[in-house]
Amino acid sequence: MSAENPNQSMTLTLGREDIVRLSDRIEAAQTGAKAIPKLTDDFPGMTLADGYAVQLELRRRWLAQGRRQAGWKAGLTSKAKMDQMGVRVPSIGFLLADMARPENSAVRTDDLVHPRAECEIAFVTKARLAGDQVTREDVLAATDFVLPAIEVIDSRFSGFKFDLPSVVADNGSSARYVAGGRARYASDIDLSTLGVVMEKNGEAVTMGASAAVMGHPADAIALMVRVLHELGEDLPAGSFVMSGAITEAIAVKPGDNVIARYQELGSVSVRFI
Ligand code: 0L1
Ligand code: MG
Repeated sequence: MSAENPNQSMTLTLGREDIVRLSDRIEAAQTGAKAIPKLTDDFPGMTLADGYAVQLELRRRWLAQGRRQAGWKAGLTSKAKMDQMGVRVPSIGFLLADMARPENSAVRTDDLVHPRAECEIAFVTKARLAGDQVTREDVLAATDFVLPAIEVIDSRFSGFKFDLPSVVADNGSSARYVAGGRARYASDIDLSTLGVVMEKNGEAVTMGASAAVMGHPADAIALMVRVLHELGEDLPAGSFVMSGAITEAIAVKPGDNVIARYQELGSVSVRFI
């Protein structure tokens, strides 16, 4: 992570009281599905480390309430989103088991602010990954299988307008995720060249190839593990991990049907009500 941009610094500047206050704001926005201004409007000096401190405080609260963590997600992994935010390393967010929705199920939108759907490749791990030297090969060796997924992101910030510390505090816009299709061993397919087409209501609305995710989705996971290392965390065996969007995120509303058709991995669908 670059320290040239002060907002990307891994130096904590906020005190405990402000972290709690900002976590309250994000928690209220997430649970009430209410858009709020980005956090840096009030805390312009907020750093990336501050954003993660808020995210981890949120995670602590949810887990204390008995919710279970399923894994992590890498976000901002496409070149376009990285250029837009001026970053070279993915942002990460945690995934709770109760954010998952079954394949082809109806996802409610009344408890979301302004949901968008994007196509991702998910990894399920069979060995722990940790440290700041993790490589693509390490990730592939620790992968049990991969499968296609749709992530439903939902920035809690008005107009989807945010900066890096704010979006990290908002858990990388995590909201829901749907995995399905055909699980495959990573060694059986070329993960860097998988095409995907996303259809909404029967029309192709966006498409891409998995190389859009930092050249290879496993590279995004490797970088994610290095971010976890900086946060004093690791990636346990049995984690469900989403590697980042292959396509742009498409706005969805009640009545929309979305299907993502992947080469080699089958398709995943979801309906919005
Ligand atoms: O999963 C993602 O790439 C989303 C990261 C957060 C930015 C956004 O909400 O677009
Ligand atoms: Mg995503």
